[in-house]
Amino acid sequence: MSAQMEEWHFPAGYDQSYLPDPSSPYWFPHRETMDPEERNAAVLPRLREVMEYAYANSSFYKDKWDAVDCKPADITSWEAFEQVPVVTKAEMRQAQADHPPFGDYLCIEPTDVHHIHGTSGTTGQPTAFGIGRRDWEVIADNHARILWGMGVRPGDTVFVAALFSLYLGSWGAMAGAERLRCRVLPFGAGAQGMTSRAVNWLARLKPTAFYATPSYALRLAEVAEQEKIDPREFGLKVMFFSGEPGASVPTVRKAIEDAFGATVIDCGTMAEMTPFMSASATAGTPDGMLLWQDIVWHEVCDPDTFRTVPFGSEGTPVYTHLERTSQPMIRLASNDLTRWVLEDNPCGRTYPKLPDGVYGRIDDMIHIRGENVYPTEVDNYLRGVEGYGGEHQIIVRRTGSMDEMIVRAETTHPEGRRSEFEQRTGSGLQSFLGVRVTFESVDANTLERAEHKSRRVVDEREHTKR
Ligand code: 8LE
Repeated sequence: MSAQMEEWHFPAGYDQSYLPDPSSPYWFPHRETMDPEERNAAVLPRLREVMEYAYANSSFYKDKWDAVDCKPADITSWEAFEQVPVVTKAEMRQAQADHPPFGDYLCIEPTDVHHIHGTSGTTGQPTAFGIGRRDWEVIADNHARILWGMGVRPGDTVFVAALFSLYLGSWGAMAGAERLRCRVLPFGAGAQGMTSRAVNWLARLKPTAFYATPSYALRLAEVAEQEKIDPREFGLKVMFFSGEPGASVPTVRKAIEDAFGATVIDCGTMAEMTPFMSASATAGTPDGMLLWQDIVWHEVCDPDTFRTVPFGSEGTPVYTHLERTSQPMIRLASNDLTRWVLEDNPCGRTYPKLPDGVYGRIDDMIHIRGENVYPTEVDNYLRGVEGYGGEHQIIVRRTGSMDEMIVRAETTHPEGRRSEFEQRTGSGLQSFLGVRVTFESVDANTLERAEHKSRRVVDEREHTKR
């Protein structure tokens, strides 16, 4: 088995000089196209191996599993694996408070940490990510492999337009592109005037590939337009995104495709799960995300029991590292929502797929008068409306005993046509969502644009609770 699974061992380590045959769409042809049952059969003992490693090298996992009498050696079936308790972000924060700075799930010597990243920490204490040198190389290798699958090739110029600091997204994209022998432009984002400079550099350099958050790509298109530059002139071929829903939200995806004339690829799990591109679309299967199950083991689970749901069903992603030796995550609960399927993928890879991407977080879902609304549904609807100005806010408030949802959207229509626009869009949105909505419009370019991940929901009910 392992002879066929190219370079399949734990701890992982890859031949850094390897590049596939230029004519191959696959980096590791066998691993990517093998019978999924056979792949799963190779993954199960690997999961046991990773668990044995974590048990031996971290008091975090040892204590957690001892408490429920879960022994790595007993993980001989999927049934057994699904009963391994999930890891939550709160547990990691606690472990880092008790064992600063990396927590007692680090599993390597603190001196072997090669990169430190972290959560943005806008709420509460940030979590530190400590990634070992060897792991960083393996991450780069995995990301290079996935970028190859997207159609990126050695010598291509890759423009990275996301924050370069604690955020792992940009660094992970860069590491992969470097390993693929691309020319990387780590442009960054977020500083004053940077978007307009990005337009200038893109127009001059004409890169092949581009990485950012979907919100930021749309922002960039707006700024280009203000500067009378057509983003299609950048000549981008592949645009890959992570960080938030968008690249799999149909109207958002189309808006990006139309603006830039490039293939839009969705990818991304969580920073803790780096190589976070292990969920990613490919050149041959550009929609949704494939789950590269030999890099990270992805489960879609019932959010209450954390047992895997059948293909075709909705659930929450739960992730397990197959190759990390530093801070390995074993059944990390994401709190996101998605649906998975197993079907023939046009690219020939035999991985399961998230056909609608990851469409929201459980805690971002708006519960209103007994209905659930995903903020991405509002985005999806508005983006398809003629005269939409490009940005919106969702305000949820309690008036008397009733919850009320107000959607405030920008419009390009002049004053005289506002009331018709408001009426039409308001009633359309209401029937699309199936809940009552108060709809208001404001001038285009008046709501704040995201330089990173957008935050469009203002839940005033939470504010009154505090
Ligand atoms: C829908 C994956 C990365 C490094 O880009 C990232 O954003 O990691 P981070 O900051 O730990 O945030 C992870 C969360 O962002 C996920 O739990 C999910 O809610 C959201 N997210 C990331 N990528 C996507 C996404 N949501 N589609 C995506 N492609």
